[in-house]
Amino acid sequence: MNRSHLRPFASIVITSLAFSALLQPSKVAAQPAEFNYDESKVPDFDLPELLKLQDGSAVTSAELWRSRRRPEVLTLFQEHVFGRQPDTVPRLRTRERSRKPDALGGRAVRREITVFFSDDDNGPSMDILIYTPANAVTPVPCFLGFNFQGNHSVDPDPAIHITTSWVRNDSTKGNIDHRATEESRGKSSSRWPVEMIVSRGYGVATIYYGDVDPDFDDGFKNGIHSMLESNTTARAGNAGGSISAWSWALSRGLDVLEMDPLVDGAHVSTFGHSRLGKTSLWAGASDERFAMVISNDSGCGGAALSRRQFGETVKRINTSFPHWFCINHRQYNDNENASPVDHHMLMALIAPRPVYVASAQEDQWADPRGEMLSLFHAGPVFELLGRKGLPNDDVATVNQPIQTDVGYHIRTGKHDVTDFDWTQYMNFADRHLK
Ligand code: GTR
Repeated sequence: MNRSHLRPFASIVITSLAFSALLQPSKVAAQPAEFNYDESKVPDFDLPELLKLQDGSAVTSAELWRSRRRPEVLTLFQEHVFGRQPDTVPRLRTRERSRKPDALGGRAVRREITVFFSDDDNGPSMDILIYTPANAVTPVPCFLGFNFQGNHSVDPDPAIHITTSWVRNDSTKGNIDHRATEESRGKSSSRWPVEMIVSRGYGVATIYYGDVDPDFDDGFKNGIHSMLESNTTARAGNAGGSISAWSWALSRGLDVLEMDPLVDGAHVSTFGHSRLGKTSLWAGASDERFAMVISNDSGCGGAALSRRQFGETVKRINTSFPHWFCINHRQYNDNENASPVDHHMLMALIAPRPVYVASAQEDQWADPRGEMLSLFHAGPVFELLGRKGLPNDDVATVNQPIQTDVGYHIRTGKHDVTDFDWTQYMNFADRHLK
C-alpha cells in the first residue's frame, strides 16, 4: 500500500487541542414511548435486491459482485445515507505521547500515539491509546474502536492523558462544562476490559471520537471539518456527516496500526458501540483493509433494517442527530421504502470479511430483531463469495451466540458493552483473525 502520507515522529511533547464548545448536544430519552416496540405492528415491506444491478440484470458471480454491484451499493450508501468520506488523505504525522512497557501489572505495553492531520501541531489531531500483550513475540491482531468519553476513561491509569477535546456534560462521569476532569478517569472501563483482551493475545486500540468531530450539530466547523471543508455554509446533499468523519478517522487509525511493529495491521477489526457501532460498520464497509467488523448495539442507521420502523426511526434519528448522516438521508424520513438501500446491504459490503452483530434484549430502541435480520438478508452475498451467512432467520436464543463466517448474539441486559460481548468477539476473532 502507499504509505507516503505517513510520517512517524519520535519526540514526546505536544500541545493538545482545545475545541470551542458553545452548543449543547441534543438531549434524547433512551427509549421514548411513542415508537413501535410491537413485532406484530412492523409493516410489510420488500427489501431492495442485493443481487440485481441498477440496470436490472442479475448478479450471478462473485466477479460481478466485486466489479459492478459492490461499487454501486457503496455509492448508494455514500449518496443516500452517510454521505461521502473526506476525499483527501493528509500526510499524517505521529508522535508517541507516552509508553509504559509494564502496564496492567506487567501484562501489557501501553502507548499513546498522537496523530496529527496536518503539519500544524495546533491543528486537528487524535490520540490513539494502544494496549498490546507484553509477552507477544510477533505482531498481534488488534481491535480498533472509538470511545465516548476520552481515552483516559478506558482505564484508571493516572498516566493516560486526559482529553482536552469537547466532551458531553455528565457530572456522574466527571465531565463538567464540556471538559473532562480527573474524576472521569476509568469511568468507561467496564466497556474496555483491556486486561482480558491482552490476556487472550489481542491488542486493543481506541480513540476518543470527540478528537475527530465533537458530537453536536455545529454546522461542520470543528474537528477535522475545519481542515477538510472549505465551504461549510452550503453543504452538498451527499456531503458526509459525522459518522463519515469518524469512520474516515478509523481508517487513519488503521494507517498508523499498519506501520506499528507491535500490531499485525493485516488483522485489525473495527469495533464500536451504538453510534460508534454505526461508525464501525461504515468504516468496515468503506475500507476493505479492515479484516473484521464488529457492531455492538448499533441499531438504526447501523445494523438494523430501517424499513421495519421498530424503535428508533429514520425520521427520529435525522431529527435528533442532524449532523450524523448526509442531508439526502432526510428524504427517507417517514419514507423508508423509497430508499434504494436498506442495512442488509451495509452488511453485504463487508462480505466476504467476517462481521459480528450483537444486540441486547432490553435495547428495543435499537431493534435487536432487525439487527439480526439485516445480517441474515446479507447471506446471499456471503454465499456468492464462498462464505456462510446466518443459517436461518429464526428468533435467536438469548445468550447463545451463532458463529459461522458471520456472528450474531443477543444477550440479556441493556444497551451497553459487557464482558460477555467481548468474550464472543474474541471467540469469533480466534476463528477469523489469528
Ligand atoms: C441514541 C440514539 C441511537 C444510539 C445511541 C448511542 O440516543 O438514538 O441511535 O446511537 O444514542 O449512540 O448511544
